[in-house]
Amino acid sequence: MVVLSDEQKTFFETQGYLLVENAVSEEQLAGLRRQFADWVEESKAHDEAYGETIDGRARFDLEPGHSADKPALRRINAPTDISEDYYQVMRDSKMTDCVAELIGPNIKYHHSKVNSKLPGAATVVKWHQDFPFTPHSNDDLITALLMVDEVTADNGPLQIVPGSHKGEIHDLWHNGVFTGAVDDAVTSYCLDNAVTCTGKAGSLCLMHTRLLHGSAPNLSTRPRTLFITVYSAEDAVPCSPNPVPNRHQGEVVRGELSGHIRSTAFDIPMPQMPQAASFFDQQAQA
Ligand SMILES: O=C(O)CCC(=O)C(=O)O
Repeated sequence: MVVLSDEQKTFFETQGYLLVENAVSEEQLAGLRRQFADWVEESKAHDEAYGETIDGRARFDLEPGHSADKPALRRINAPTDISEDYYQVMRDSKMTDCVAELIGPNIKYHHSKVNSKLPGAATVVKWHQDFPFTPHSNDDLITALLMVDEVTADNGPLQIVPGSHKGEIHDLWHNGVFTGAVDDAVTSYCLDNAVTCTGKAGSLCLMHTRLLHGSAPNLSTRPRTLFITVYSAEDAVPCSPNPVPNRHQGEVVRGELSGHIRSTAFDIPMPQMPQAASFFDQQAQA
């Protein structure tokens, strides 16, 4: 089934992102929401990061100040490993179809996470590009950000810089320190050119891996939950360990395993990535 028009595909190619409404069925969305509510409930019994991913790191990450009264669950690593609802949406939904039409036909799963900003959460994601965190032999990678809640201008929406996927890969090291974020000059350029990605629950932002993006704190009384999934073309081979190791990485979710490796990325100057506990740790330590 064709899900994207030629105009939408051209928009993605030139702008590096695309917003799509109703990217999952009502039933799938209800499943994601129900599961997330259960996880928030469970987090109330904890006061530090807990659970375990396949490499032994914490699965559930809590924001400083988290409590049973004011839960601040901010990250779930590899939710597809522990939830059939999340696995099925990653594996077989309109979201998967959209990705296949943009960088397919053969598509592989790389990793996923849930980024949550509960009301009043201070979490900020500084401006960066995703490719340096997941370098591959070519850059046919898409980060699919599915809005599990409605995303508005004031609940910590994703912001992107249209067309920035055609530019350089920016350094994330500054004064000898890995910050996980671009420098002040690039940040200021991003703020001047930012587009805010809002939408009702079930909407999807598809983002090219080189697109500059970030997001602000949640200043509202409503939660902002994103299910974030990274897919690659099947012929893109990872050049570094998976930042969120998981049980299903490398699974072909659309098309077939061709066995080909397509290499176009080796001439892209790529800042070296240290392996740290989590993306938030990397940005926070800087
Ligand atoms: O949660 C967000 O708003 C954006 C997340 C993001 O950019 C990332 O995790 O790379």
